[in-house]
Amino acid sequence: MNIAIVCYPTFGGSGVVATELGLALSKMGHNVHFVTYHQPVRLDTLNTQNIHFHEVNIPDYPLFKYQPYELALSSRLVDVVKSYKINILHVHYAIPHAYAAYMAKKMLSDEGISIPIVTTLHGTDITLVGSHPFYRPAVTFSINHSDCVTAVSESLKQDTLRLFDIKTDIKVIPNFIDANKLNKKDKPCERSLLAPEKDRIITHISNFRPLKRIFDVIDIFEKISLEVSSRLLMVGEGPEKSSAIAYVNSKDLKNKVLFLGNSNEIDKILCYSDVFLLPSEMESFGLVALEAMANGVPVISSNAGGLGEVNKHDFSGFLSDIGDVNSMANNALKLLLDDKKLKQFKSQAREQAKLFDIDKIVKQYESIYNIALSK
Ligand code: GMT
Repeated sequence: MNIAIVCYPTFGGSGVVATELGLALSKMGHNVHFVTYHQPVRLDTLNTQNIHFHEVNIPDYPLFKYQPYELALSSRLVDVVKSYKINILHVHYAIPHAYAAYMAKKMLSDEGISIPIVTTLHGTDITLVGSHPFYRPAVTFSINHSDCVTAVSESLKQDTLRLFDIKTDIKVIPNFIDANKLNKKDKPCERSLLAPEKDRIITHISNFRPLKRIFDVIDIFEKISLEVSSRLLMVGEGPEKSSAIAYVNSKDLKNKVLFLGNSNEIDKILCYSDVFLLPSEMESFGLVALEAMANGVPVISSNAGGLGEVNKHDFSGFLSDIGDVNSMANNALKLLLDDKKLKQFKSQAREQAKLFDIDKIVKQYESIYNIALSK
């Protein structure tokens, strides 16, 4: 199949899922064309025959306060579909990708070309941004006019049905990890580079947006560090990073917390880690929690959204109510103060992650493509 994938090319989970899916599809022999404004950050192999990248350019024009990205994207999609005989358009994140795909479909249909659209909903496109009254009509329309719609968790599917007037069936296809890639790691972890051997390493990775509850992460760590000699690694960039640094300094935790910025090597960071913190306010799935578990890191999380579908309470980690930092710190300490239990949870986290292995999930996307093609 010739598949065009539209996604955000940034460090966000939806872009990572789209990129990893494209790479997996290409290994199965499909031709994959990424169409976006920048080469996706996790796409480091453009050297294979069947992976292609098509940049969406938006010329600057002084009349525009906002550059019309949807217009440029839909025009680029028309061009890519025609030039590369694309069979299926798979758009990740409804806004504005599903809308642009619909416009491209209509333009192509005027030329007698039929192209099915598969839309994958990721989370904030529904729960935060998409359900805003300014966007809701356009998002509802784009979902209802997709040939097939998928959501990354049951929780997100239910949120979508609650927040929008949806007439299309939504299939849940969970996010995934490539366990093979992790097994192929050649070098052992050089944990001593980041912290003394006696210290436990606690990690948080996110885009530092308010819904990630970064200050909870720091409060939980403060409680942990009173009981156990430990370090906190904060990975990522985002709007609350500078206030988080100020908060850390105000608590006199400066020497125990490291802010590492965005990283393309999160597997390396996770392999140093003992516990992963994700106290989010909202999380449709929590791909980063799955990545932590796949690296053998138990997850201490909130029970927001789809987190309970990924992190199994008292097995791969623990879940607590949103904002209950005492419970999250106590759960982390149960593991950090007990070597045997920590070891057991590390292995259970790996076991739980295997349920989301890429081989199982890619096949589900392939069958969705076949359903969309047969419509
Ligand atoms: O977490 C974010 O804020 C980024 C966002 C994105 O669009 O990349 O993540 C969403 O999609 C991920 C991949 O499906 C999910 O794992 C995240 O849980 C989801 N984020 C939220 O629902 C807040």
